[in-house]
Amino acid sequence: ILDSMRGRLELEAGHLNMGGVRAYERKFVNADRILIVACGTSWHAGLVAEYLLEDLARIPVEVEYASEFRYRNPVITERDIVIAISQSGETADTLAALELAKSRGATIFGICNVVGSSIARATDAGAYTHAGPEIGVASTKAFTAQVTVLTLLAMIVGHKRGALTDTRLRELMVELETIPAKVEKALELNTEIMQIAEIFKDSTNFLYLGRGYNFPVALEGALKLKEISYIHAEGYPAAEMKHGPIALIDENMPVVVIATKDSSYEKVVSNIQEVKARKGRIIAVVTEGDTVIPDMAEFTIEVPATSEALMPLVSVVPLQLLSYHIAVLRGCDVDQPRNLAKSVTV
Ligand code: F1P
Repeated sequence: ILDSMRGRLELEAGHLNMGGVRAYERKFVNADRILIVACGTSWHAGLVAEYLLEDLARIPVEVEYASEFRYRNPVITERDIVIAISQSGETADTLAALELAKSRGATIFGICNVVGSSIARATDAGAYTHAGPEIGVASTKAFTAQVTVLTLLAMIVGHKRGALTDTRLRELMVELETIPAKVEKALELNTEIMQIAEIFKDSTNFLYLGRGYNFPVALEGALKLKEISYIHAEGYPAAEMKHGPIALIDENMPVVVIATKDSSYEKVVSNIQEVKARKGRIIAVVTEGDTVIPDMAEFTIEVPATSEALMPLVSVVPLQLLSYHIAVLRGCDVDQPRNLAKSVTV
């Protein structure tokens, strides 16, 4: 993860010079909206991009499951840009979705890991994540690399569209350069997370909650647990909890809440209170130095502070570690989970 991010940052730092973006800069600046198509973890990276592109570039964004989008009759114009995200670059649904959008005049931008892959070849322009081969089936470093590329993209386009000032752009660049060290710090939580995994390894259900930028992170945490440990897990926007999942909460339900300090922090604290009132077992991912949530949660995992737009790069790491340790303790093969394929080509 760290090498891929450092590579990415070194490559892009100085001039924010993403070849594929530069060539299509006008299209991005004039775009009416951006549609993102992807599957699985790549779809979650797309959801993070929705927050980034709306926040930093003020472009309307829609994030679509490629597997649904390809069978719809979507309204697409020549002023739309479609971003196809895929680690393998071979996912059949993502390829079909981008081909449908292309046939209706959209410009297609690809974010793939595998150079020369089918999706990369079918796009008009793009950026490679250069994250190296994913050894396991479940995407982990690919997510980090995709979100890094999408962050840089939102910054470049936001700056060009006048939505991001020179000063803010520079601040974000400086902060992005601190992310590899923060990820490294999050990885040091390994032993602590292994102990938490030991306690919850026999649970049959998990709930993951997050708001704002941490909502897609909650979805990704739940997906990783499902994929490699075969435990049923649901990711939910924390505020949606009261519209259904709250009925599931009792003293047997582990609830992982991503509750870092950001603009929705106070609201997440009240969601934690709601879970606690129903005796849910709270595992909270918080910002270092938080003094409120540790008094409420059964377990607290502290990650380094960073601005909310960059937090998914850091807050996803303890969730990946938690899934990993639970899967290992349950005797699951984390690299080759049952029923999953690295590239879903049919
Ligand atoms: C998409 C994906 C992965 C998942 C698994 C199956 O792949 O859903 O996110 O972990 O490997 O495929 P891709 O389009 O990003 O290659």
